[in-house]
Amino acid sequence: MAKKALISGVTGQDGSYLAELLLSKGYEVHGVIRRSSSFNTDRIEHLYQDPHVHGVKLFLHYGDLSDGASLQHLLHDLQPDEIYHLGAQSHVRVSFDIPEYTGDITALGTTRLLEAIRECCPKARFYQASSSEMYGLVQAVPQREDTPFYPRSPYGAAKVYSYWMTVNYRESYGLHATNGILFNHKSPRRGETFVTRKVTRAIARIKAGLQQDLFMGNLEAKRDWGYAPEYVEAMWLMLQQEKGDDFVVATGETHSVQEFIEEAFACAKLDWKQHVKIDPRYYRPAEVDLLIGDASKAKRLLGWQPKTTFKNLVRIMVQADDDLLAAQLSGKHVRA
Ligand code: NAP
Ligand code: G4F
Repeated sequence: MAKKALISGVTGQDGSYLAELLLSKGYEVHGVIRRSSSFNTDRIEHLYQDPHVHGVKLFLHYGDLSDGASLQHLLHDLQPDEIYHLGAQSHVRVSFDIPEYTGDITALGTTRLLEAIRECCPKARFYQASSSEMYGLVQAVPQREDTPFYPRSPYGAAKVYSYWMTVNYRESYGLHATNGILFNHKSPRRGETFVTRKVTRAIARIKAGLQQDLFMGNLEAKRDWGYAPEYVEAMWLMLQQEKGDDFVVATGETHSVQEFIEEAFACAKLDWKQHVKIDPRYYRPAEVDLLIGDASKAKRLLGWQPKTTFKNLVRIMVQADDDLLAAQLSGKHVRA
């Protein structure tokens, strides 16, 4: 019988790649989607509309991380083998504007899900989307599984809470519960307001004459950026381990926002200095200056390592936004 997986956050960047991966492995995949007044299933439409592509259907269920009862009902009815908890208010800058909401969804949402698992399907394996943002004001370089956390935003603090709840449910109730501490990862499906996608989308629009300036915040921050489809493979590998554990997933390389901009504009043969302007509104009350991860535990125990180089990743994203805009302008908008 096919294994059954449930994904919270299935409509997001990672959720969509993970759904693809699990379907390709023969899983029956269930996703939680929230009610929205406009379509929020763009990234998974290609999977949902043609259930025969991978032989097994993708099922979508309305639910919300703020609504514990919806999660309880779902788990009670589905009895999934694996649960990938990717749903979150995931934007760091926005978390300063809506800290209470971020805590409700990104922190307490995890407890609601863990409680539902404990109650309805304690044998299910649980993946928590932990984040390198938990390291914040970093206490060691590079950051590893044993590096102390020092979150610098309501989002980071909410993720630290969820991290510890995951460890606690593992230790207190014996759940197979795992934290994947993922460093930044991106792709053509990255949300448009995160820095990398904001830049590559703007480059396509500048080239097409639709925009002249790109307003940015802090260009000095450094991030360890990997390729999202490779990172969802690490999630799956974690849940195939005998026991729950905690793993860093990263490339081990760091680049500043400015380096990303330089590389991306160079790909498009544009001079970034003519287009990029600084707007202090994009600065954060507190910044995470440097992230660089050490994924040697993941390599050793999961056999996972990154494949796509920084330069290639920039090129993939610049090209994808170029193609997307061309399709939009010609009236043939297709998701990457
Ligand atoms: P994303 O694209 O922002 O997706 C977030 C998902 O959560 C979306 O499907 C969103 O639904 C859903 N969601 C938001 N609020 C919800 C609610 N109240 N109830 C149910 N679902 C809700 O994020 P991502 O980049 O794929 O990241 C996936 C997870 O990994 C997140 O938890 C993020 O915090 C974490 N993470 C990401 C990175 C990274 O670099 N990408 C690194 C470390 C950790 P809508 O589509 O309806 O908005
Ligand atoms: O792309 P960002 O918004 O991502 P950030 O804050 O690193 O968070 C992402 O990665 C985390 C993993 O470490 C995830 F947990 C989280 O869910 C999310 O996916 O910003 C990256 C850097 C920051 O230092 C920011 O200050 O880019 C800087 N930046 C400069 N100008 C900007 C901008 N960020 C955004 N979003 N927009 C700007 O105009």
